[in-house]
Amino acid sequence: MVLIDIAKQFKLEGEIKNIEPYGNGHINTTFLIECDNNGTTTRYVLQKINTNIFTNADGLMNNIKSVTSFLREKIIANNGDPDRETLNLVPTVDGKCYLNGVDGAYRVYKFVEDTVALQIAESKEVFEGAGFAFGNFVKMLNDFDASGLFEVIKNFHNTADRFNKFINALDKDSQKRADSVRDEIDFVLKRSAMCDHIVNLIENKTIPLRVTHNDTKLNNVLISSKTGRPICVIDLDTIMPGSLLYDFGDAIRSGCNTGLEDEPDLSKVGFDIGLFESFTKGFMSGVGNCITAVERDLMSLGAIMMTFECGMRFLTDYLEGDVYFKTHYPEHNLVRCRTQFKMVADMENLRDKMDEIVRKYSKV
Ligand code: ADP
Ligand code: GN1
Ligand code: MG
Repeated sequence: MVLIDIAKQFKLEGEIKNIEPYGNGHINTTFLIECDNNGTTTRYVLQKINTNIFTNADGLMNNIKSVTSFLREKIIANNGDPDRETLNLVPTVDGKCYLNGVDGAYRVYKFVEDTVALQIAESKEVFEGAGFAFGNFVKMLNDFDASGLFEVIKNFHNTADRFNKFINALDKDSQKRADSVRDEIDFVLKRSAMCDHIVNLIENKTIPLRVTHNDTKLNNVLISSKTGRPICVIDLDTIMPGSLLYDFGDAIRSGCNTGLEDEPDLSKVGFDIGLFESFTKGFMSGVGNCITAVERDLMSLGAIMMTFECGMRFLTDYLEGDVYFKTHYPEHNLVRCRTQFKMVADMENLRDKMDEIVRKYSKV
């Protein structure tokens, strides 16, 4: 189906003028729609949902609908702006929250104007703000009833399960790539014992299962291009029951890197403890007292685990022939894996300092 015909099936204001690819996501395909509305331009984000990964679009979209409606009420109660501080779905002309088209599932969000999604933390202040946004996100969802939430991707942050999938990919070695990545494989195997750590703590209820975002990459929070303040947490596909350690950890993974996630020159990649401090300060302030002392004491482990898990997922995908993450060249997943493992090694060396920082800003 051509994009314009898809866009026309949503309740857009004005006449569609332009549709073009947008953003840097690894999963969905995102487009910007521009409409002319009596001389003013109204913009929207159109996304083709990756239904190879999100196989139940209905369950996924119901999650997003209920979470964004819930957040909307909270934002209104806090005197915030519900049209900017959470995602707003635009319905289809027949009132549905997404379009089940012949070639896939599509949704439209209102475009949050005057914001940017950063691939790299530009300043400590901006990253502290992102920390506040993600901490506050966990806090806002603290009393959200998770019983109606659909588990979009089973075992998404179950690192032990991710390890098993890695071993399967290694055993199969379908692309005959294993021999060329022995160092990376050894890096994973040496750390196999830690993979079930967080999973076990959730299972034996040492740490609570919460409603979490699960993909707290820096570019999943829109930052005001005018003030540098965080405006809106986006990319709500993976909202599911999870651990606070996942949300804190994944943000540290993506935002405390001195280089890009796919920087081929590893001398530019490293863990920035100053940025860690900024994010932690913001996160602790955002989450307030909605965190237990046990969770707090595991936050640096969460950062190491999420970074390790992500690197292992990139390596698994490389071994499997790049079937999951969007890649732009044949070694892309391997390059990404290496940046993650460099970060893991750095964090392992700085673990005590990280713990000190976490305790410094703790409110519990
Ligand atoms: P993916 O799951 O592929 O990462 P995202 O939902 O994160 O997809 O969207 C990709 C990019 O599109 C974001 O990083 C951001 O730049 C932009 N984007 C998404 N939604 C909006 C929105 N409502 N307003 C402005 N920009 C948006
Ligand atoms: C994907 O959708 P996006 O690009 O924000 C992935 C995350 C990874 C991330 C690595 C649904 O995130 O889990 O951490 O890439 N999302 C999914 O950059 O797998
Ligand atoms: Mg995203």
